[in-house]
Amino acid sequence: MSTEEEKAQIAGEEEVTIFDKIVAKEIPADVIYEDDLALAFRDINATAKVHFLVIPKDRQGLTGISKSEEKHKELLGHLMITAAKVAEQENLSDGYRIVINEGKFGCQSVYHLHIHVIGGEQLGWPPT
Ligand code: D5M
Repeated sequence: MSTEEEKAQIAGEEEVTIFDKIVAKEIPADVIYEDDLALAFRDINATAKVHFLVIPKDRQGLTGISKSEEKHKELLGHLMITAAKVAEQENLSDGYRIVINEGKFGCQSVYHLHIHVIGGEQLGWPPT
């Protein structure tokens, strides 16, 4: 099994991403929140006691945050609010971290915008 760094070296844009397949329920995921625009599910490679992803169901061209434009304002706002709402649902009242990895150097391995929400324990800073 390759590391996230290794995956990021070869990852790129895809017509249909693994997250599209999760949205379509073609592959299973541990879904913890769903509404018309967003889906939240537990990360398969959790880096902390609680680690989930918030994704747009329809990525609307947002392969990553670098593709964001004015037209995405509402969707991006909704995803951030959803991240906070699901963090509360997950009892992360002592704090948590939100991360968006971008591109190869940012260690992005899935080109379907996603927000990592990480918590449930004391996190270190700075991240490595
Ligand atoms: O993060 C992509 C993240 O997506 C990484 O932490 C693993 C996670 N992942 C990949 N496939 C799945 C499935 N099938 N279920 C749940 N989580 C998954 P990045 O920021 O692109 O490096």
